This record gives sequence, C-alpha cells and structure tokens, in this order.
Amino acid sequence: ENNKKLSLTSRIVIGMFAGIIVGILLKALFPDSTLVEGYLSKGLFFVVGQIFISSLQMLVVPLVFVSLVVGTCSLSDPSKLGRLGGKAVGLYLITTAIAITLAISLAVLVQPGTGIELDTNATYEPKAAPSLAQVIIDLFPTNPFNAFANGNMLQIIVFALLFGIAMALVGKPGERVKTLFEDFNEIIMKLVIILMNIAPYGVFALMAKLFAETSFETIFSLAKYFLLVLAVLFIHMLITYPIILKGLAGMSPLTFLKKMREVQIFGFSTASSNATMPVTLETVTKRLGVHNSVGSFTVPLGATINMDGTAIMQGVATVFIAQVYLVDLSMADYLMVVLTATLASVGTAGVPGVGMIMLAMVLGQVGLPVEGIGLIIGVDRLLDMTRTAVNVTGDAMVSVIVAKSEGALDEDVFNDAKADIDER
Ligand code: DAS
Repeated sequence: ENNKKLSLTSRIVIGMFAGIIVGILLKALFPDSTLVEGYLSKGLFFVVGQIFISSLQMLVVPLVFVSLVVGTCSLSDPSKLGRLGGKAVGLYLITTAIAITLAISLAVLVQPGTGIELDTNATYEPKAAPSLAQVIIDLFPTNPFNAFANGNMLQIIVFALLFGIAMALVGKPGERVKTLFEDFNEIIMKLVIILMNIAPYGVFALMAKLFAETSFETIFSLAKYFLLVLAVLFIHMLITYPIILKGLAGMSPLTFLKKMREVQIFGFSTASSNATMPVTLETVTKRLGVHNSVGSFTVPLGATINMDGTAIMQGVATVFIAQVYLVDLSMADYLMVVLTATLASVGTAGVPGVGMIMLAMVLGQVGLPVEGIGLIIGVDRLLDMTRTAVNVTGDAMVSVIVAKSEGALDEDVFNDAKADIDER
C-alpha cells in the first residue's frame, strides 16, 4: 500500500536535509537581512529548535535515574558492577586515547597550521575547568535533589548506583520499589518515542538556523584545519569503531551504524551528548539488544566521560595552534596532550561547546597560548555537532561490547534489521 506513512527515521533525515537547503538558500538570497534574521533564524527556527532540545533534556534526569536504579538492582550480584564499570571505563579511555593519537599523528603529517598568518586579535577567555581531584570529590552528591535539579550526571549516576544496590539487598521493599521503577522506566521510554515525533521539525529548525547564520568564508580560511578534523572523525567512526566492534564483540558494524542513524542525527543537530542520551539509551537497549542492566549504566557514563570526537578535535587543534604560533612540540608534549585530553573528557558533561573549554586546559598543559582558541572558535559549531555524533556512537559501541562480554546482549534483537525506531 503506497500510502505507508514515512518512517520516523526518513522524516528526520528529510528534516535535516531540508533544513540545510533552506538555511543555505536564506543565506544566499537574503544575506544580512534583519527581517529573515528577526523572524526566522532568531525567531521561528530558534524557538522550534530550542523546544526540540528542551523536550529531550527534560527526560534525561528521570530516565537516567530510573533506568540506572532498575538496571543496578537487577544485576545478579552487585560485585558484577565493579567488573562492568571497569570494562566500560577502560574501553572509554582506550578508545579516546586511540582517537587523539590518530588525530595528532595526522595533524603532524598534514601540517594544517603552517603558513597561516596570525590574526593577532585572536582572544579567548578560558573558563575554569575542574581539576581531577575536584571531579572525584564531586562524584558524591551532598544533596541528591540538588544533583537532579542541576542535572549533575556523575552525581546522579553515583546516587542511582548506591540506591540500586541498597534496593537489591533489602528484600521485599526493594522488590516493590523495583516493580514501580520498572513501570516508570517503560513510561519514560514511551515518552521518548512520542517526543521523537517533534524531531523532524526540531532538526529542520536547528539546521536551517545554523546554515542561515554560518559564514562560509571563515570555514574557507581554516579549511585545512576544518577538513582534517572532519576526516579524522569519519575515520574514527567508519574504520576504528568497526574494527573494534568486530574484533571485540564480533558483531556487524554495518547493522550497528545503520541503527545508530537517529542517534547520530540527534547528536549532530543538538551538539549535546546529554540531550541525545534518551535516544541513545532507547536505541542501545531496544534496538541493539543491550540488556538494561548494562546499558542503563554504560550510556549515561559514556555521555559524560567518553568523548572520542572531542579528543580528536583537541588533538588536531593543539597541533594546529602550535604550528600557527611556531611552537615545536616534543614527543613528551604530545603524550601530555593525549593524557590531558583523555582525562579532561572525564570531568565534563556532554553539552555544546565543552570541547573548547577542555581545549584551554590541554593547551595550558603544554604551554601553548590559550588565545589560539580564538583562531578556531569561529568554525567550531559545525565541528561540535559532528564530533558529538562520534561521541554518542562510541558510547553505544562500548555498551554493546561490554554487554556481549557480560552475556547481556540479545543478538537476535541486534541483528533484527527491521527494528526501526518507531516500530514499537
Ligand atoms: N558537545 C559535546 C558533547 O555533547 C562535545 C564537545 O563539545 O566537544 O559531547
């Protein structure tokens, strides 16, 4: 029957491309028109785009807390949690280190920063990034409701883990609350699907606004930097990840990437791993077959501590800025960059622009001028979107690998090609 409703995935993809085309047309036909800006990019597109992002963020805290409590208390024995956490954190750090090493090597090879004349007015006020000790202390919420209110992901994860362990150990009351939370979890998961119907319009609006505002001449002036970051991001997503997924879990990278499309589009359009998390969790558990006891832990953790795409930008940006400022970095400096960028990604939430904040920390570690960020911040929005899509893909991939190693991966669900996101 040819009037079959277009699948949600198709409508989201159409929304994205339609938005890009409309944005480029507006930029070309009405350059610097205050009318277009007032009523569209700062008006309609802005409003619809923000509503879309808010509708996702609204679900993050309840979904993460509830699914993680249910996931933790359904673990056969809490000692499994240590093993699970060890594998997840280990894989997250290793993939990030691989990402940034690749980025630095290619940047040293391609030399994107040589021959760039310095525009001396490049300035950047670094925001204070948390020290590692502070990050560890901050893991424990002094007031869980405060953690919920501020969406402090690591504190919510710690509290949910502790709460879930206590529930598993307390017998009857734990059973009762677990049933309640399981129902709550299903309701919120359903709410994720319902709200995804906003996505085609939300993605359209975000793309139209972005492309109506993007000045391409800035991108051309930094073309080598811009294209090199994109190239490494795609290598990591389309070569590194398939090799790791196939090698460590023996699962089909093609099926994986096909099912990750919506999540990647959400990551791309929102430039926020946190906002994308409800869709990442929904896809990982319902379409990739990862049991909730694993996914509910690895996905929120990954959204916060795992940022391979960001590390790639930081690797290229560091080499680029060193070249522009004619600073020769030693091998020890590069190792310092790898270590700092990998650890820096642990402490920061997955929200737009954190990559730049952490870059200031990385540059500081190797004595590079932080104002160099001023050179590249103009083209960072599009790169932020692309690297967020890589970040969330890495989160999902590690979730599948850890689940497989724990015998908590339903391979029939994973291999079921037809499980489209709105088939439920
Ligand atoms: N936007 C961040 C994220 O959500 C990544 C970044 O800023 O680099 O993962």
